Amino acid sequence: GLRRLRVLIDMDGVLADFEGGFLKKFQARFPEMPCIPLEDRRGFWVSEQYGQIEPELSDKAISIWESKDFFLELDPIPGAVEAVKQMAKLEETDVFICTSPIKKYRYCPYEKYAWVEKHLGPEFLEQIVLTRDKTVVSGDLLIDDRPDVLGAEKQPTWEHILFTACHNKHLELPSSRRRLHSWADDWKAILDSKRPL
Ligand code: DGP
Repeated sequence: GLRRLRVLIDMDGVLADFEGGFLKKFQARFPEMPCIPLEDRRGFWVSEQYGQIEPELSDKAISIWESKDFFLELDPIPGAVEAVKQMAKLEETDVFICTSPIKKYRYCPYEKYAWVEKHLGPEFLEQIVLTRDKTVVSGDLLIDDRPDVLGAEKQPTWEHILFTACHNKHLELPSSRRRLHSWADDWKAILDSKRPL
């Protein structure tokens, strides 16, 4: 084919375990405070749900991911590293890691690069797209755990595949929308469904 398939893969919640890393560090730093077990997470924004328990918990939550080494020390999501390496080796396939850094930029952008180098290898540093607006990035697929990926472009080129996460697993999607339930799910079939015949 003339056209290579371009897959955009989100980082937090899809490759790196933001939710698990957050909960572990929140409990370690604020052992006397209530927390939200992953089974009870609802909604994309962690700080909003914590703020609903007690207003002061919102800023405490934010302080966790604004700390040095938070993003660097996130564990990979099970199967993610192997899947992305395999995907990048497929014929006619380009893989980009498309991730929105937090606005507190002291550590996060650097640590995202360092995480990719550590877990995927230095060759993947060529594949990173840091953007706060994923709709302006073109691709055939965007695999992302955020239910609403919106931005300046009202008609993004990609189909959003919702990657299942603790905060979105109870959401009912319109029948037109597809999920990848985990990296053990059939991601190759989703890619093949977008390939030119
Ligand atoms: P992305 O997964 O690429 O859409 O990036 C979203 C980032 O926001 C990711 O690092 C997780 C982080 N995040 C999760 N909950 C909150 C929150 O309540 N407030 C802020 N500022 N960031 C959050």
